[in-house]
Formats: sequence, structure tokens, C-alpha cells
Amino acid sequence: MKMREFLWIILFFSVFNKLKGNANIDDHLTLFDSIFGTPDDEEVQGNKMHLCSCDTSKLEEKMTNMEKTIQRLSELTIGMSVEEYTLRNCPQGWVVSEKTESCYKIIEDRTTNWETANKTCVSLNAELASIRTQQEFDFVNDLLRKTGENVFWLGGNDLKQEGTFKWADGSDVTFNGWNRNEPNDSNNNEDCMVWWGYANGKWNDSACKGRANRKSLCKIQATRCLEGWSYYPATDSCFKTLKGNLYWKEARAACESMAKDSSLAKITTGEENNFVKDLMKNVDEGWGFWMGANDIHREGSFVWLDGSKVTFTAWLRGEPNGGTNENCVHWWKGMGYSWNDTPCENNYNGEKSGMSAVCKMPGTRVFGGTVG
Ligand SMILES: [Ca+2]
Ligand SMILES: [Ca+2]
Ligand SMILES: [Ca+2]
Ligand SMILES: [Ca+2]
Repeated sequence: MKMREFLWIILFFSVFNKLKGNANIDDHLTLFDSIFGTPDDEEVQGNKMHLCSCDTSKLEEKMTNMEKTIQRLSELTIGMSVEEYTLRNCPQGWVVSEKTESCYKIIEDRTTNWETANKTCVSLNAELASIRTQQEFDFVNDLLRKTGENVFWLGGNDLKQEGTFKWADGSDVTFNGWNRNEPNDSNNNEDCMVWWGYANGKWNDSACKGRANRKSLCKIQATRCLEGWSYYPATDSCFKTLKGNLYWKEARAACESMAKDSSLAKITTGEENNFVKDLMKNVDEGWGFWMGANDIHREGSFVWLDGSKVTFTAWLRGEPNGGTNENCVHWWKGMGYSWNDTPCENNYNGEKSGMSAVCKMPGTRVFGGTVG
């Protein structure tokens, strides 16, 4: 679906809604003018005459036709390509909520056992649903109400510690969606959360293995980074260390082959530098790690690979000191990961010096899959 077609749909809806309302003919004319241009245009005049002959049956016929067009256009939008969503699309058969950055699926197979329900979700690379905000609470309510069912398994449970509810991924239940007087651990035997349609979707704790046979709701939360990458929220970035014995150019190529928009790391603040230091400390070998900073093109003028100037720096005292012999920057492991300029093809005792790399890419919302 192209942007132009999309705009046409919006246009049709607005015209249609206006016509359906109680606006008088003058309003219709004004609206018509504002959308289709000035009345000087002959064609517009013609259309206007036709539309507003003030014969109600004509107007109704026009509306019916418009309704049909809208119907056809809405059918077209269903085939809208995934690129037009800000999120990567959910797996087929799942419902996406862009607000909660999650995918949801109702599991029709009933089970009396919460554990079984969660296993089904896990087998789909998901988990029994968590509900973390009012927005999500409302979204789930809309979704589940439509089914006419009154009870669904959700992910909340206090199986580990009585009275302390966690979601299926072990995170705390912080948003309060409980029904009045719940959770009540009735008969000291209620450790699993259910969506309770009898109380407008407010939650109830229920026996994890009961007699009641329930459907369940699975959820996939969008992840910010590809697997193996670490998320740094302040700059909405993902980092990854690459252990190797690399010249700077090789390190750059290695990072760029990992994913679209990935390259040697750019560091913009001290906090970001510290975050990366912690990652590097977990890699136990190597002499240091390459970053994107370099003064290859103009001596003394350090830039990142996106062309921006290096503003924040964490040079080792006395660095950069290499002049035109040293044009690439690395974290020097033996010097507390301070920055140093060094030859881009750095050797030690006549051999490659064993430099690793830190790659960086923008945070990206993905549901399991890879970023193409
Ligand atoms: Ca309990
Ligand atoms: Ca209860
Ligand atoms: Ca230099
Ligand atoms: Ca140096």
C-alpha cells in the first residue's frame, strides 16, 4: 500500500463521516472545496453539482457508492506490507499491539493446569501473558471480551513465594489489575493468575491445577536487540563484543557483516563508555578493542564512522600521541580501557596484536527474528 492510496482512504473516511453527520449542504460544499480544490475548476464544479443537487435519494446513492469504495479500500489495507508498521510484524496468527510492543495469541486448547498452559506458550517462543500497564490491561480486555469466554490463564503466579506475584518470565507484577479482595489464596491453594471476565477482566488468583478447563493468552514481548547483543537504553543502542585478532578495517567489516546498521562502536557519553567497559571486562582475552573513532582522513581530527565528530573522549593521559602513524582508536585493556590512538594495522613484535572489537547498532524492536 502506497502512501498516496493510504491518504485516499483517510480522505474517503473524512468525507463519508461528514456526509453521514448532520452537517447541512453548505458544510458539504465547504468540505468539498477544501478537499477537491477551488470551485474555479470545471470538473469540481460538475462534481459539486452532481453531489449536491439537494436530491436526497441521489445523495444516498452517492453515499452507498462511497461506502462500497471504502469497503474495497479497507480490504486493500489488510494487505499492507510489514515495513509500514513501526514494529517488526508478529508471527502469523498473532495480534500486534504497537502501544505495548507485543504480540498476543489466544490458545484455544483448554487446560486445567497453568504449567501446561505456559509450556504451550513457551513452545511458541512466547510465555503466558503479562499485563504491565493500564494500556495493556485495556488492550487485553478488548481482545478477550470479544471471545465470550470468561476465564483465561495469564502469566502471573506466586509459586515461588506465597504472596509475591511474578510474571512467567520471573519479573515482578507491578501494575495492579487485581479484582477487589484478590489475590486471596483461597484454601491456601491459589497461586496462578486468571483473567476474570466476570469482573471486567480484573484478575483473580486461582488453583494452578484445578478442575476448570481454560483457554490461555500467550504473549511475545518485542526485544530491543538481536540475540547476543546488550541493550543500552540511554542511547537506545545495542552493543556486542567480537573476540578476535583483527586489524581495524577487518574489525569494521566484521561488525558491518553482523546486521544492517551495525558498525564499530561510537561512544557519546561517559556512561555509555562505562557500559561498554563492563561488556569488555567479560571478554577475557585480547590486547584491546577497536572502536569506530579514527583520524584517517585528517590528522588530529577524530571522527566516528557516521562522519560525526568525536566529542566525548576518554583518552589515556598523553594520548592521542601517534600523529600520522596512529589513526585508529582502541580501548587499551591493560590501561583500564582508556582510549589510545594506534596504527590501524596494529602489530606487536612483528605479529598482529590481537585486537578485538566492539560493535554497535541502533535498538530495534524485533519479535524473535533477525533484522534483515
Ligand atoms: Ca497464593
Ligand atoms: Ca482468588
Ligand atoms: Ca593520527
Ligand atoms: Ca597512541
